[in-house]
Amino acid sequence: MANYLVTGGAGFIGSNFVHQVLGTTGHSVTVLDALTYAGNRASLEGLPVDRFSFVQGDIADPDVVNDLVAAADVVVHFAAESHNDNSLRDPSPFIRTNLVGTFTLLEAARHHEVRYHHISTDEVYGDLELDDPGKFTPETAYRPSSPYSASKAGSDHLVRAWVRSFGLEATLSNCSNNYGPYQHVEKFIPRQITNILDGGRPKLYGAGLNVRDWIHVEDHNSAVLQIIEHGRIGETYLIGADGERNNKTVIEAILSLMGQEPDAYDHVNDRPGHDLRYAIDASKLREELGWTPRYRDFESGLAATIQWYRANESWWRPQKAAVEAAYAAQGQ
Ligand code: NAD
Ligand code: TDX
Repeated sequence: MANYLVTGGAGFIGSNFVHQVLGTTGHSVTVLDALTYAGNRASLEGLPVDRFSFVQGDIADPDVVNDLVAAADVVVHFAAESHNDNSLRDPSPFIRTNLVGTFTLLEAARHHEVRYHHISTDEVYGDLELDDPGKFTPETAYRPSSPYSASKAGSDHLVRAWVRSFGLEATLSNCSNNYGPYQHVEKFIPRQITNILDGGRPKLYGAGLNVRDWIHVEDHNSAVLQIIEHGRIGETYLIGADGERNNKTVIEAILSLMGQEPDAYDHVNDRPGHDLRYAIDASKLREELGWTPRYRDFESGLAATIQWYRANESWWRPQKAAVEAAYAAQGQ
């Protein structure tokens, strides 16, 4: 049984990964997380104490990282500054965490010869036109648009350089937009659900024709586990579940599922540089590793997510007012 070091394990996707690893395998997990505004210890409740430990620390701090990586069999790197809108307000933490933090982990993994898996995003490929029949593949050229996606693109390049130059045993995955429980209320779907629960209205950027390729967080993580266990070293796997929808359609679906009129939302200022469309071709992952998603019906996954936010107000309430105040300052 292996010892996994999971960075960013108190965040949305990382915490789901920790629950999945401990629930479906006999591996042990150590989480390294700085508990920034996005990290929440409450997302890691109910885990087996004999196989789980938590360290609060910064991935850009070599002293913290070195000892933890030396004790691990696998590093799974989720930690990041993850929100595009924040990167437009202040890019600096994105450079430190996403670039310097990744560099610090790579150096430790190189020195201690530890297997490394890198979590990244489809946003590194920029965007597609709405009428483009194509999707992103592992061969698509990098063309990031925002400080967030540029910092993730840079971190991907570092990983590939460490594989080629130093023989690091690494794999990479680039996933599309995740949804599900425990997602921070700054993100699109939880923001709209909690606005409605608060008696307010959803907020759509611009005309809302931008398309995102939605995947349930459980499906993202089942793919990550497959790649760690069976993926080829040095390879990049794209993770997606053919879930393309435009933002307007998603807001209308949330409103209907919550018993509201489907047009009861506000148009607000668009995001500067707003990517038009993301779409993932996951055929390499499906054909080479035999992965398939479990959540095939977006509307029922969305209904379950709405139910989770209804039932877990104590988890999201402390963040809501500050998030809305920051959006209001941008006319969003
Ligand atoms: P999140 O913002 O919910 O969580 C990020 C976690 O990283 C938090 O717990 C935070 O405390 C921690 N963290 C931040 N800076 C740190 C630092 N310097 N040191 C240690 N910990 C730090 O993010 P998420 O949505 O769960 O995303 C996780 C990863 O998945 C990111 O790498 C992101 O780029 C990638 N990704 C996200 C999506 C998505 O739809 N959310 C899609 C594809 C890829
Ligand atoms: O209130 C809103 N209204 C709105 O119309 C918000 C918060 C967002 N939007 C739009 C912008 C995007 O087109 O919804 C779409 C989704 O927005 P986000 O949830 O901010 O996600 P996105 O920018 O697409 O990035 C996400 O997917 C890729 C994650 O946040 C990233 O971490 C991941 O890399």
